[in-house]
Amino acid sequence: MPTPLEKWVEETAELTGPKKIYFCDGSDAEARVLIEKGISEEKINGKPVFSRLNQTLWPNSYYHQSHPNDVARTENLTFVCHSHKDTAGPNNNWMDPAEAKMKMTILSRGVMRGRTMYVMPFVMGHPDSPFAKFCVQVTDSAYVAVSMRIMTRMGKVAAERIGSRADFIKGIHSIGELDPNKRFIMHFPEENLIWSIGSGYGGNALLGKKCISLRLASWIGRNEGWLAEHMIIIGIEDPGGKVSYVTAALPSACGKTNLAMLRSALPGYKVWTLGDDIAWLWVDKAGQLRAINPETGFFGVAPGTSPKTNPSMLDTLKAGSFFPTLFTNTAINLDNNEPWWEDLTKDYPAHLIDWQGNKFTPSPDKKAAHANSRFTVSIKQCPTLAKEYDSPQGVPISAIILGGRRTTLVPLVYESFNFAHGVFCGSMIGSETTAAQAGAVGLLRRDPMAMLPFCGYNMGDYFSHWLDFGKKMVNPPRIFFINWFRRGENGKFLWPGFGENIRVLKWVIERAQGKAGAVETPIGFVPDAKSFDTSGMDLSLENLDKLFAVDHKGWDAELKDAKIFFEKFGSHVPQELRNELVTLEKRLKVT
Ligand code: GTP
Ligand code: SPV
Ligand code: MN
Repeated sequence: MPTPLEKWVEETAELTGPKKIYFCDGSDAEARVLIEKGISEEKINGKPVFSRLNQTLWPNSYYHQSHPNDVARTENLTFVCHSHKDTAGPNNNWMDPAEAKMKMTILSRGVMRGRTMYVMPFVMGHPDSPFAKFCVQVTDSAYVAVSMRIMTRMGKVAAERIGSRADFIKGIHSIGELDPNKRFIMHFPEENLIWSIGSGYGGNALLGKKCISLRLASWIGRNEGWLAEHMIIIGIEDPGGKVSYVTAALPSACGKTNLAMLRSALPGYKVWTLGDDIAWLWVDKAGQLRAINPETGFFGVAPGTSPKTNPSMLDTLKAGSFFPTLFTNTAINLDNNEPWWEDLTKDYPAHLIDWQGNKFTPSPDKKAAHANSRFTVSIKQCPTLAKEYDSPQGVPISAIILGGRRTTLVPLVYESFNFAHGVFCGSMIGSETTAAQAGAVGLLRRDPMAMLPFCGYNMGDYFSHWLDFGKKMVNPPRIFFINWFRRGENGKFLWPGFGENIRVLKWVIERAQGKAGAVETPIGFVPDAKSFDTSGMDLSLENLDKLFAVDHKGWDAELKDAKIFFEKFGSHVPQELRNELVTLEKRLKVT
């Protein structure tokens, strides 16, 4: 008798018609075979899937170029297909599940012809965690298969647990024709199924990441009473050796990976890394908030990563273990066959080809690496990996940080008055769009909790879920807000960021411990001059003032925009948040 897994694979193969089916075991030897296949057999856009990089300078590293039309998540082609449109909410594209399935079935017929179908059992989360999600993705891309082995616990460990069970999450993926007109990323929450065709890139194709661990998991979490969030998890060690764990959500390409691997500019402080993109949070029996990272790797933004900004990441990328390191759509320094991107070195290498393989001549309006070029690397190679990283019980969380990318208005850091007020502030966060998603860059949009593209159900209901979740905790953590990206009149960042961000984290944990001082403003508490550590730092008082200034008129305009956003969700917006809106409006008028 075939197992449900074998039966499903057979049915999927019947529909998609691959020339071969290969069951991945997740072994080291297998990854090498897949890379070799990618070097010598499989092609994308006429080019080999992988090429070997300089193995002395970048051990076990390989280069991949995606199709030029396939370089970022495509939110406009991403659908969440609940039976009722209202369940998906205005934050998601929706299609009737039956119609969507029909569409995907037609698009899938024979789509893997001539290709190998890789079958990948994997677990999101530690297999012994009660939150572990056992999944199987099929794909016809060796790049996706190698990436999934880095990013998830893939192979035997999952296959053994799934055994003859039928309740695993299913993912069907094919790069198809890489035609944007035949590209869809479809979610079927009621069937625990993701179906993605036409893209081989990142969150569109590595289905364990945004599709399962956020869109699907957020929906499961809502029904089961936990949260799946676009958050990093870090431990902050103070000079006394005490470690406080915090989570932080920032929209795509707004600084999560860099914050997760921060190398402290303040002596005696150290940041330990547990996760850089996704956190699952729950309240334990004692009423304490806890978090785990369901992933096992980083899929990080390359541009901006340098020995100055993120030395730990460069150490991670060069650590070379039995996990390969992949570079996607970076430029190549031809002299040494090394990956290169903007800011990796101060000067351009003499002989560079851009992310599409063309000779590159520096000019102010051209970039050699794609703005969303990325690396894929195992978290186990991270020199600051926390010892609790692999614990099924996760870590206790003492503060939640939320934020966005704002050129103006939003202070470097502020703290909400209480949990419900924090949820309100989180629900009205605005952030300027980045190259992580296809479309215009730099447009301000509401991105509550950095979850706008990832919440797998109606965001109004999501706000209620956050409020209910807060009520389960004995001591709900304080909620803080950050913005590294405020600029002065000269267009330059007011705050140096990166390693200096430890000063903000220090204030956050000292506030959580009830130690640091603050000034009350209509939007929340901002640091007072005495409690914010600027020792050894070259920052003018004028800039410090600007970083913590609260412009009442500007916030009033922000509030109006938030109101328009709330209105989209109609009766789904909880009354508690509506009340907070009115209270903030009043506070801004009085002061
Ligand atoms: P996703 O992987 O898309 O979710 O992105 P992320 O939130 O992990 O962002 P990441 O840390 O990769 O940073 C994105 C971009 O912002 C990179 O180009 C960084 O160099 C830049 N960046 C990160 N932190 C800071 C900071 O503190 N200040 C400034 N100015 N830029 C930063
Ligand atoms: C993001 O866009 O938030 C990412 C990259 O982390 S992707 O995997 O493409 O979603
Ligand atoms: Mn992300």
